[in-house]
Amino acid sequence: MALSGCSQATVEQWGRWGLPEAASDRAPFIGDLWNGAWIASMVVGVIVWGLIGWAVFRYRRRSESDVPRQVKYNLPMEILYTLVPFLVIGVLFFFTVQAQNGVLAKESDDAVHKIDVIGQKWSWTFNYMEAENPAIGVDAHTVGTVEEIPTLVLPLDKPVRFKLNSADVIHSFWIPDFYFKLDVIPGRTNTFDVTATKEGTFLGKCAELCGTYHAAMVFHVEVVPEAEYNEYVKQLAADGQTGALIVPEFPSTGPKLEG
Ligand SMILES: [Cu+2]
Repeated sequence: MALSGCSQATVEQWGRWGLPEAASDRAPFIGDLWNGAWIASMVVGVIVWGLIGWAVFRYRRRSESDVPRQVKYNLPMEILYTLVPFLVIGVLFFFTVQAQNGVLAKESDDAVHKIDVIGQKWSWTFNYMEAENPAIGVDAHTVGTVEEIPTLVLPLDKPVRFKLNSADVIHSFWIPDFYFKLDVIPGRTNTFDVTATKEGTFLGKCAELCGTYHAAMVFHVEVVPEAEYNEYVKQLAADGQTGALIVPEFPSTGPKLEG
């Protein structure tokens, strides 16, 4: 077990406090927050451990008869340990809001590819909304199932606007290498922009326990050059997967009656 921690990849991952290698333009916001939170916790931890050690050593029992002065309360101390946690939370809150604003910042409307995602029990539907894109000119979709894991194809270095909708229960759209996930909520559209910055294949998953086959709710992400992406969407449409699928108006989460 100890030796398995020695591989080059694992050592590099240690340097990122366990995060995978970043593959999106939004990753630095979350990565910096994650690193900063670890460093801040370490600093707080060292101070607390130091104080504990100091108190244990400094006020250790020196004789059998000497009992230290007994006190009921210490007002300055109590004010201090009421205020310090607020300070800690305040700092974390400030940087969290900053990271959130960075991650959710919008690209200009005409520069983005548009992909509408539907989470359904227990897979994903990807709608490529490219009818108005002169390079493609058509909408196309792909539907995954538990047996057939769907693939999401993304253009490299091009901003994509995701719209997330659910057909039934709350899911969460997560591509770990992008350092980002967003809830997929029935009756509500969540949206975010992201640019994939690394070519290759990644894994996506549902990050919200949504039911029996939640664990099967995975998808592949393939980041390819834009020309290849355009070809892929056109091919989907040519293969008959034309148009976009929509969420049923009244999603049914209960069992359906036969017939
Ligand atoms: Cu799910």
